[in-house]
Amino acid sequence: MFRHRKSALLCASLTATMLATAALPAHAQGQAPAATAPATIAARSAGMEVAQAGMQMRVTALTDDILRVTIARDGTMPEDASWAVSPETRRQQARVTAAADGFATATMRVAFTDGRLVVTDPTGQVITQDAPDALKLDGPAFTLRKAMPQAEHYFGLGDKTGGLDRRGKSFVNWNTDAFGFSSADDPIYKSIPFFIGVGGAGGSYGIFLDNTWRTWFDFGHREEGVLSFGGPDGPIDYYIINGPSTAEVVRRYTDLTGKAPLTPQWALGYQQSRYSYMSADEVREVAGRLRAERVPTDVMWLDIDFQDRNRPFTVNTQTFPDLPGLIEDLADDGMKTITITDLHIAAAPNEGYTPYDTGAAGDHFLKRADGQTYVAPVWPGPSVFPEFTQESTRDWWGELFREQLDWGVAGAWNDMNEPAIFETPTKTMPLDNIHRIASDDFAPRTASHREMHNVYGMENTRATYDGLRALRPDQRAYVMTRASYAGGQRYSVTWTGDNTASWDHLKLSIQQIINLGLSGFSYSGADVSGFGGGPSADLLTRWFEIGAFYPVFRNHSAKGTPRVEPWVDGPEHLAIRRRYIEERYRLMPYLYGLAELNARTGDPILRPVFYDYPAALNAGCDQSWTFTVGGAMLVAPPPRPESPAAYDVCLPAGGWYDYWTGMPVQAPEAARGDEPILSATQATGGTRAAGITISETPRLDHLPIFVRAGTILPRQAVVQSLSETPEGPLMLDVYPGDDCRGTLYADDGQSMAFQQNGYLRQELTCTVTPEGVSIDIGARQGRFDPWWRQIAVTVHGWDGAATVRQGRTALNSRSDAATRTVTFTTDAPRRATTITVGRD
Ligand code: NBV
Repeated sequence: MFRHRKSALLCASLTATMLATAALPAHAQGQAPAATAPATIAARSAGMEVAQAGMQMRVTALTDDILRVTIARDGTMPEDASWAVSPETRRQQARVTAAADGFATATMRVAFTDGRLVVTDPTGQVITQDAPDALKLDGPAFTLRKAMPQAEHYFGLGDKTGGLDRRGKSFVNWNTDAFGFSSADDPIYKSIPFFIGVGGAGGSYGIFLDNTWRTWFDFGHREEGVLSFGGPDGPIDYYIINGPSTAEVVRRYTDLTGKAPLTPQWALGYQQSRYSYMSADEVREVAGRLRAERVPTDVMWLDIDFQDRNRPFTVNTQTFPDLPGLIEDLADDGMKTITITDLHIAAAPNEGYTPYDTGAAGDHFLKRADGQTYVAPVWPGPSVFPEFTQESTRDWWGELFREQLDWGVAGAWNDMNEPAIFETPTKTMPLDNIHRIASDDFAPRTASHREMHNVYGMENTRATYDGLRALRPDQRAYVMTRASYAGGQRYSVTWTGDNTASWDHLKLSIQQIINLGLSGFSYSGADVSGFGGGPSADLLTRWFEIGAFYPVFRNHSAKGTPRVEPWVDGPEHLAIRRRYIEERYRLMPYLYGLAELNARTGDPILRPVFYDYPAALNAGCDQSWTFTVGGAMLVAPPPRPESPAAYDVCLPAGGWYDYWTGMPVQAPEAARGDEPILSATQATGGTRAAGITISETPRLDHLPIFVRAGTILPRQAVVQSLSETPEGPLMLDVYPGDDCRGTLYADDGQSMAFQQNGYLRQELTCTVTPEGVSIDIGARQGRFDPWWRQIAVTVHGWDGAATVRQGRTALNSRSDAATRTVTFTTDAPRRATTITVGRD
């Protein structure tokens, strides 16, 4: 166990004279260091070691842009092990140039100056620096303090509530079953001790504190101008991640903690759930109605009541007499089935309950402090809890899914894994419960629940994910979790837990999903409708509209609440809801391309506007509920969705088109002065110096969406399930403007063949020329043959007649003055080709 020997307050004030020597002073155990104690800085490979008054700090550049900072206590550096960062990643070392006060990488200067760690860019702009009294130790507890510039804003920390920007607020990391949480409650389900500072002089940067204890972050709440974070115990081990763009920080954070694997494509479809559909008949009825009402749907979820007495890995054969048959029938109808499997195993010895029997035989259950197996009440009644921090236990757990997979279950849902425990005010297990660690490169040891609590849910999903992958190695695994830790995106998607049917929660969900995306969890959603309560018809309709752009789009609601399937409020509401679900399916080629991009780079699917348009951060316009899907589509829900009052939408510089009409957005009269994006007489290229602000009047059937000028958006015909082949051609909507681009990506949607060249990628660009527009389609990469044979192109913002040529061939085209488009169809090109659209 991680032990701390001294409890005396140790305040290492790092305001010392710096001495550049190779020697480290003898370690001063437990002594309060003199405020002016000299510091020694010794060069190490890829970094430096600083010693000052008993404080010993090591700074290592893993790459040019990622620093790891570890601080020793009582002369001992923290164990070099992590649940979040793989050994290979931690072992990286960048080439650095030593200096008297520190070192430099290709992109950062790292210095220990006047007792502070200061990280600057090569021009001397501060990326991040310590505040005075940078480190405080109080027994096992520690506090790290950083300067907090006025201009900086803070994002990340997973799905914590409290607004998009973390500035001025304080947060605690403690995975908590937060049923009915409000938009200000903290902590809730997940602990992702990672934030991004945006807007400072040196650009965006991230800090990830790799400590699983009950850590905390304070963004100037306790002390103006000081950003502090710390924990009650555990390693002082954190990473500083350079940008300078926010996107680079997120990409590097996911280099560090892992990328989310490419999702099966069906998981991007609409998903229908309820706590619970109580019988197979009810599932069939709902699925049948979804098809009858022509609501495209890809997944049905089974919540705990499909099980026998809530016991994981069982089935209630009274109500689900033939689960394999049900799954097969749903599959025939183009729907996958996902089942819930909570981690609590019923403590049911001698009842022939295999999970308990094999778990007990293998000694896989957690112990109390007195060494007895820990038994506590959850859904199955008295339950036991697997030792997910042991590899052998994870292997045992993974194997338990064999039967479900044989039945055709498509994915797993791990709930209650904070872990939630009933009948106790703490809502979780005793903190002195004993976990055994036998995993990764940790030294085998025991650890208290205090230490393992925050990582327990993630290791649960790791066991599930690895199990599914091992059992079905040729298929992608799909797991959804409620609790997790940094790096959990490697194993599961997530949702925001038990939200409530309120306008407040609908808005909150956007901010939660944005911050999750910035924290590595690119795939997340909130229960569409709100889990608790019961939405008004208008709220539910709005929720469908916005949910249609969540990375995980699942309708789910609690027992005892009104039903919230798409049809519940009558045909008019259903028509609107269906239209938005259909739109998601139309956009599937774009969405799936974003999923693939995310798997490679870590770029989130749903993003804050400033991710792609940094100036938006200070646009002087409230963008806390505006988001983009992949940067090119900007979705601007009403900030007061319950109110009919008009609101402003700020569109970043560069020009935009209205997604629904396809028309270029014109600046309002007063702000005009720039040219239209593309006109018949003069193609300007569409560069606009500044963004524009337009006014939107909320209408229930309308969610304002805009497309960046300079986008090629791939779309397809609506299908009822992603297992269907879309009819007709692939559609490419070309919105001319600067830096005009798009990507076509396709693969079989579910197997791992994409890793062996079984994919198709084609890069698309367009250029506004004096004659019109020229569209370049790159050669096919990969050897997957996609479903489309033709592509149908629509160029927006076009006035007048057009001549379209592909090489020497003239293509038939149609211009439409009303929609300002020109459209044409061509055979899907395999080789690189250029299509020119010119004026007659
Ligand atoms: O498994 C039942 C529910 C589930 O529907 C919900 O999504 C989870 O967040 N679960 C919590 C347990 C009980 C909730 C009252």
